[in-house]
Amino acid sequence: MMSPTPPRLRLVIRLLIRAFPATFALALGLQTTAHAANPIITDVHTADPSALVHEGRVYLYAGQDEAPDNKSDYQMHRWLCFSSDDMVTWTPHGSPLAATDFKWAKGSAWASQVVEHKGKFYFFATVAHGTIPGMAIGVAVSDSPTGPFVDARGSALVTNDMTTDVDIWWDDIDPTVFIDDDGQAYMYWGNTKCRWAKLTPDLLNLDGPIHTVTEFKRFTEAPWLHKRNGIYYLSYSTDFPEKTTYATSDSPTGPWKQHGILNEIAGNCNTNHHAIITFKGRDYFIYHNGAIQPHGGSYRRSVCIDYLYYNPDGTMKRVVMTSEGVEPAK
Ligand code: FUB
Repeated sequence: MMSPTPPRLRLVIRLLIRAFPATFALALGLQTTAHAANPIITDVHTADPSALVHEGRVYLYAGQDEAPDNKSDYQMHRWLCFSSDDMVTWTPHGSPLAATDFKWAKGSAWASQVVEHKGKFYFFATVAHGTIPGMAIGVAVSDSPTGPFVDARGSALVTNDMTTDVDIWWDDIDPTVFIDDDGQAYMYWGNTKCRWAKLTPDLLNLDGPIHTVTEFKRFTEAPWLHKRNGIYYLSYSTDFPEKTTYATSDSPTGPWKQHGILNEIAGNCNTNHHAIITFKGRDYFIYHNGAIQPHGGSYRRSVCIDYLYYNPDGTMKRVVMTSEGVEPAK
């Protein structure tokens, strides 16, 4: 039998919960964050969103920004997962994966994307490699969209020494994976140069050479590939501070026709990582900004959601970033 908690300890626990409610709720995986406003999550800092739709729910994945102040560099150790059936009420599922769950990695939970494939969920993630200098891309797998995810390969899928024409340590980052209707999977990623490669049917290996998109002159990072009505859209961050721009093609491998700005510089933040999904008949643009005050900024970011609209010719209208956010999806 458990011995009863002494009254003084109970009081201390109650005071701690009152002082740090979000921390306790997050640790217990209990809290439901309901915000019809942007940013959608205000009790932790969340960055580099990706999202997938599965059985009537949206699963949102984001790296947790933990920098002690906004002068530091990124401090990101793990990813967080939230889900919603209306895009407004978000249920936290805690952390399904940490950077060091990849035993070959030394940390840095940078941008990721989770995709569903043949009943499993594949978590493509940017991390710092432990022995090969620079960032790398790993893939972890789970039977559930909320994890836990485990390293699916035991080694990196992409390492910095595979793309030596860009001489920086952070050019192999930000994977986006798209599986076409014929089952062929493609991964785009990169910083400075936009790369792509086919993936093998199990999604665990590159299937062929690494290509470079040569049409993009001002590619910074954060590509996102999606398809709508037969048109392929490759959106990405351009310049610095970043805006989001996009290109279209009738093939997932290009050639790409460049279009204009899709999203302006996000408030109080020099990056502009985004995801695009369709849910319950509406299109959404999911991104981050540095809006939470007094502590928000480029290293303490927060996920936001606004509507995305297409023109009749398939081009996308510029996103209107709002503080109100979106209405509950019906
Ligand atoms: O969060 C770290 C890096 O910042 C991401 O990998 C980039 O997309 C940018 O948002």
